[in-house]
Amino acid sequence: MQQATDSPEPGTSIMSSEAYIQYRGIPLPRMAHPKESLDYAEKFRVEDSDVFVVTYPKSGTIWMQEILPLVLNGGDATPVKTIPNWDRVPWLEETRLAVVVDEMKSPRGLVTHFPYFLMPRSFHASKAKVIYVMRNPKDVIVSSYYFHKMAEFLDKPGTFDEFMEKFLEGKVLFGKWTEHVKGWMGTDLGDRIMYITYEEMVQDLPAALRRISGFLGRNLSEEVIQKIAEQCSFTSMKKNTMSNFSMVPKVYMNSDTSPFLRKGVVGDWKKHFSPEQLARFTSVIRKELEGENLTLPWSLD
Ligand code: PPS
Repeated sequence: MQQATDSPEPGTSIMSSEAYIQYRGIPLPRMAHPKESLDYAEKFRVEDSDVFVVTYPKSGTIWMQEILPLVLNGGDATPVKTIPNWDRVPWLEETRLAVVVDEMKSPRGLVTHFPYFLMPRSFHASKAKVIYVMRNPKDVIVSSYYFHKMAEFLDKPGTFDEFMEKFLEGKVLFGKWTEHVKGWMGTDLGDRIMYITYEEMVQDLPAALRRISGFLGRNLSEEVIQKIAEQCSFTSMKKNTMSNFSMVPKVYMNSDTSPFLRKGVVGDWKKHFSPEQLARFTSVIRKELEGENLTLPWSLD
């Protein structure tokens, strides 16, 4: 999420009771999104060849920051071994984009957590492609809970029960999960958008890579697919200093509390939800999706 690399003055705290700003109704972490970066995103000139990976936070963003350059460059691992993820495939809404944009080669890979309605005007007029990565919201909330514990620029999550209420009310970064999914699943982008799940990627990464490379018009050999799968495995990424956020000072992200690449599994929610929490979570999500013409790839129960 966050790519700050300068430490604050000794003795100063970056914690604030106002960790969030409201941007067109969406809570965003203040530190990661100064006004200039949001203005820049709004006016950003999208090119037809751009590829956007869109995620609700904790759904597989940095995984795709590893996958995308490898797929686009025929398996060449140089970018993922030499460029930090936040500069390699920058967030549309964060400050680094303006810094690195001139160095980016076409086709440019970008990530964003923006809901659909916040995408820049030029995106809609372009032919840019989108890969929307979804993750079971029960695992999203667990991942987000630990992220809130370790990310010092966010409000502390409190108990899991307290955090669940905040999550369900959308009082977390980028608002409600249901709104994000509804917006992005209801677009009229046609064949410009591809949907994939985190679970699909965990279950069979080479198969997911074949789908992604097909969507991006890359015909990669089986040997290259296997090489990319190895480079993008949880174990490899955890060791890759360009991808594991170890360069970010602990005053911003405290990996001693919880590492960014935490578990990388499906179903960790089972170790966190009580039966009451499961019932509450499921009923709220179900109610908010009621009447929507969308099929979720996993059961909410
Ligand atoms: S963020 O803050 O929104 O950018 O976070 P995001 O990258 O979307 O999500 C972080 C979770 O993705 C997991 N992850 C992976 N899982 C499996 N394999 C690979 N290679 C991989 N890379 C990242 C990461 O561990 C976080 O999930 P949890 O459940 O917390 O482990």
